[in-house]
Amino acid sequence: MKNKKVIFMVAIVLVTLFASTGCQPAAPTAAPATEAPTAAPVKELKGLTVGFIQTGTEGAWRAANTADFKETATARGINLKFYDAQNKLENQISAFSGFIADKVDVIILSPLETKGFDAVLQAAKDAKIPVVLQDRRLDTSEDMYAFLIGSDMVEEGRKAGKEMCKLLEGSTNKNVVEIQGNVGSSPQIDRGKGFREGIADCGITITQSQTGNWSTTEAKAVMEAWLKQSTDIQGVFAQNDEEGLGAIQAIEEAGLKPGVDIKVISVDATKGGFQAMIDGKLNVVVECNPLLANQIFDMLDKYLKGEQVPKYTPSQEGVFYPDNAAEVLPTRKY
Ligand code: GYE
Repeated sequence: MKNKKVIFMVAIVLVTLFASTGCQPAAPTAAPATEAPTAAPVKELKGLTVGFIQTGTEGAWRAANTADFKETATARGINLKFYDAQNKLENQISAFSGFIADKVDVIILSPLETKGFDAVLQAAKDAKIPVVLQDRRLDTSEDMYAFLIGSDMVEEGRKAGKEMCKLLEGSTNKNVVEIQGNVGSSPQIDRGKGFREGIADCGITITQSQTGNWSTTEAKAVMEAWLKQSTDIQGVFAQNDEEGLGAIQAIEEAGLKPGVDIKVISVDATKGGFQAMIDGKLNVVVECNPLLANQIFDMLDKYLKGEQVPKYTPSQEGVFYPDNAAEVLPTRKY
């Protein structure tokens, strides 16, 4: 009888202790091994509110990238709050702060430049809002964003460089001019780096390099000025198709044949690039895939459920040539 009393008193003390400190008695033993514990997802994609910060509307690649995210978000029940920064870094920074204030679930960013986001990235981290990079990279520590999916733009530059070496093989002079994208962006930095690696052993000299800001008009003006200085130019490396088309226009207006007198290579593989190859004015197009939305949302789903995801996943892309451009063009989505 005495033992039962002691046990009862001890039980009273234990219950009182757990109740007062909020600690609960140890949970019952885990479910039998055969039933995998069903971790409740932190957030489901469907109904998620995503703050999407786009660079702007600078060309066909960007238009396809934007359309892909808007269409895919609608199809997957994601509430996409879309912001067009009109190619101004300060607009991207302010939109970032706005989305944090709105308490969106996730922020997706295509950064105009590789630097300048540290403060807003820290604010997002403090607010526990995951940041996803699409398309372009940032110079920041990996713990400041969830993951990046985008092209390996150094490799795109390498591909362009190696193709230019082939085009100018046997040419007496090998002077090439480079029309770059917006200065400070990862495509401008990385494609330039890769192109220089690609041409390193084939005797090509880069005689001019200047930004065309992804624009046909600006690239045409740059190329016109160079041709006025000298027509001893054997090749043009344009960092996107719009710039390649601008260079082509300038070459033609100088009385020369683009693709013949001056070889032209560009990056993106938009329909405009394919048409220029069909017209015999563009020699090679290096593909850069803008259709990233499903890949990003699939990885975001895993990330939000606590699964391990790679910090960087490169897009899959190739190189295209005039010989089958007419056959491939109808299959292109952008
Ligand atoms: O090449 C260009 C766009 O970030 C890869 O941005 C993208 C680049 C693309 O303006 O057309």
